[in-house]
Amino acid sequence: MTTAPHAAVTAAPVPAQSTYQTRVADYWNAEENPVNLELGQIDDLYHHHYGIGAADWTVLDEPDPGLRRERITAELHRLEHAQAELLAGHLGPLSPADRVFDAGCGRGGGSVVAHLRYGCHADGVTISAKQAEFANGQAHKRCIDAKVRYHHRNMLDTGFASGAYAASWNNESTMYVELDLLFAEHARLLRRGGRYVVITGCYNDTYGRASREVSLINAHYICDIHPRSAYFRAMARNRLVPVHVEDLTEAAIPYWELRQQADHLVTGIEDTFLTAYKNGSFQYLLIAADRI
Ligand code: GPP
Ligand code: MG
Repeated sequence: MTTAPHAAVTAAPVPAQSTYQTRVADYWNAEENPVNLELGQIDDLYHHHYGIGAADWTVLDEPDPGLRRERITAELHRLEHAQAELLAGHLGPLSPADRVFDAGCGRGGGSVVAHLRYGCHADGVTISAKQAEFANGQAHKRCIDAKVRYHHRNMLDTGFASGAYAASWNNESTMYVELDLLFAEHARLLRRGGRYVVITGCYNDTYGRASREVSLINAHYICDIHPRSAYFRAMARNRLVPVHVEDLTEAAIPYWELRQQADHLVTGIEDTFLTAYKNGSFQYLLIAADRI
């Protein structure tokens, strides 16, 4: 038998991350919205998610313009913090020896909230080097950096140890990834009986397909909002069994109505969120699931 001489075969380079993921990282590396930084500066809890619950509308009646701005900022932060506490409450019970995984951790607020509540170890992962560096700086400043650490990694492929985590979550970060890949990684990282929690904006299957407003939100954040149904299908395929589902849509509206009035903080997406929630095409959802 004769064999053909080998042609010079060079493997196509495999990029560490897709072009899409690079664009998402670019967005978060450049992001400096006052609505995130000015709220975070209040108590050094930097959140990248929205708020829930009843708003104190008296902040709008404050006659002094500077004080009015400050009171609106503080009220929006209070509502965002309430959302973080709601999520954290579904992670437990946890002990200080437990480890939790924060997938898409942004500037780190969620992991700090979980650590303050349970004393647990936390690993946050973000595709933005700048966010990871900022979050680690905050943990250092709080003297919790021995237990709370942030990593510039891909949440779909963290490299962390299998079964090492008692709980994990995504707080408004699932719309950047394929759910099957994401839930496979959570299922790998969570120990049996571990708890997974997601808070997300999803499109409502009963509306039909993604509405104009959902598409505008996608364009604004460079994301791809999944339908509600996709979460349950992908969880079922990845050993994650829902134990609690909560429609937070109504509870999300006051935050957006107040943010719409905050001239010093608006980003331009406020009307779109309110229309999307009110026309039934978009929902704000919490799902807690057990890793079986
Ligand atoms: C919140 O981040 C928004 C996202 C992570 C992406 C989209 C989320 C959906 C629920 C669709 P942020 O706090 O940085 O946003 P903003 O700058 O608008 O406050
Ligand atoms: Mg924000």
